[in-house]
Amino acid sequence: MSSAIQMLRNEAGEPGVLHRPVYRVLQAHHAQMATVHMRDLFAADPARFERFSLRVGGLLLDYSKNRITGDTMSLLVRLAEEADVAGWRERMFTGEKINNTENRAVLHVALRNRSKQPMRVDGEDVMPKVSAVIGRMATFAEQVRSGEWRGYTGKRITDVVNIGIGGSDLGPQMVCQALKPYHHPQLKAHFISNVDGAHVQEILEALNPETALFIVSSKTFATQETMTNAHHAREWFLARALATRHVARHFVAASTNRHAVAAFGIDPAHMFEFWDWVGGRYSLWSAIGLSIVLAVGAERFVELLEGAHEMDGHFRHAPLEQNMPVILALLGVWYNNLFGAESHAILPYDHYLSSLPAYLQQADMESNGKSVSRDGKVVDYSTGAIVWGASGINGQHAFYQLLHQGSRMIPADFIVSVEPHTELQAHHDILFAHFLAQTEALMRGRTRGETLLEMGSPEGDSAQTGQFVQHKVFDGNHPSNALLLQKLTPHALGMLIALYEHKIFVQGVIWNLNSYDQWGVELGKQLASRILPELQAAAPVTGHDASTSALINHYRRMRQPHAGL
Ligand code: G6Q
Repeated sequence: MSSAIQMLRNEAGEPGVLHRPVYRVLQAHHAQMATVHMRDLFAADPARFERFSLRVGGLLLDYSKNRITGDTMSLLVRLAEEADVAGWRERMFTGEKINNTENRAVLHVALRNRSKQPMRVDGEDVMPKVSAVIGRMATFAEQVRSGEWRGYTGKRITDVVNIGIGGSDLGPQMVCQALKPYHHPQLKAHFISNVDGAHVQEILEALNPETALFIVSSKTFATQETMTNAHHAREWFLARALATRHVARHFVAASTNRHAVAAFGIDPAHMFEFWDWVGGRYSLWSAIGLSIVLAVGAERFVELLEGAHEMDGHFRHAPLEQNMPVILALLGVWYNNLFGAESHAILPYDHYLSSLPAYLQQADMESNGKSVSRDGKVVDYSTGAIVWGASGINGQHAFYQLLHQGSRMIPADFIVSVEPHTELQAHHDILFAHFLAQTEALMRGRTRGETLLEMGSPEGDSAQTGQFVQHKVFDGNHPSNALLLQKLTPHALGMLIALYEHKIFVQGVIWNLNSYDQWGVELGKQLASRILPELQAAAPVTGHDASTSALINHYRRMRQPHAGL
């Protein structure tokens, strides 16, 4: 079957999760499982950990603390089969234009393809140009890191500033933070994303223009927030360096838009290119990762790519029932669609992963936060979860109360490294003990009987204990996954990120979504461009709803309270 015919067949509409034959069976199974407690499942099966855990390279996934049995997993795998996850996976890896609303291939896996195999888009092997850009990034980064690349007064670069937003910020920022122990000791990485002038101003104030290097990271080179910040940084620089010829030593770009980069005044020789088949939130592996290469060096960046490539190989070739991204995706569907869970928590027990929840929030919510299927029909089932989270250990003292005793089910991923980056082993043991304790407590809970025993009233409720005992009971049965890395190395991080990318892909297939467009961000952008000139208008604004017009007029009056508007 030609790929065009295949696409047509897919365009004709495939049912989403609720309409697949296996779904009814899953519903019946869910009705049985809804009252089963994980405590009992563990008691009945001493081999539960072995049955429901999986190792890929240095990554261990323990998914035994989920409300599942062998039957649950078999049915979920059947759901993945019926949704043709394997077929869609192959379409992605072979460069088919699975981003159908933008008519684009989705080939971020090519950016970390470390095999010698070609990967094609429109018949063209993209690997030569991918390798060429990685080579250019490596050469440039080496010049900066070695001090060979000098600023306009002859000083070496000490500060690298990435100016970008969304996918052109969150990925490199998260990776740079995660790999802090590998940073060049004399290069500091900064990230400017917010168009709130406080962000750019605060960072520029701490910089010396003679030693700062700006990377304008923007796929389109047209994003208002980024371009506003980039132009401001350029003006700030020129106010000190005075001659435009110096811009070339201090501004480089990561983009797909050569023309706009040149128009900004950046030498095209200092533009690091990528392509339309790289989605913004999947672009940290591309030229958008230049700040990572500068921070940790090309070798480490390649290790990151290799880690992702290892996960890509696992995802592409492992059977669905032993496939880590598929398992995580199916568990998410189980809770989202069958149990009605609305959110999913990401809880890293690793200081260096504290930006991971924000990164995954975009990766997941911008990909699967959709209610129209890939064939344009409004879906009648729930799709992407609300992804949220924070460093677990701090979360324990903040929001975990709701995880343990709140009225909602919130499945959670706990992520922890076995080996710390510091010598403070005692700290690490405490951290690790807390991670284990939380997952155990969420799973087991504490029964009324156990609570009474702890309260010193084995015989039953006295009047006093009776009043408070229920407050101290934990129902438990809260699902969690544990992901253990040996150590947070570039390789392990690459595996971890790719794991989540593919999890998101699988869920998108099951929900019959196009995970690679983001039309939902457009309306606000359009309205903002209409509102911006209105903020400067002479006459009061009336063209919006009463609330919006009144707020515009309030802002006009109050930002210049003496102008008499
Ligand atoms: C990601 C989105 C979005 C994008 C930003 C920045 O998938 O498309 O977050 O990355 O809007 O876009 P530019 O890189 O084009 O500036």
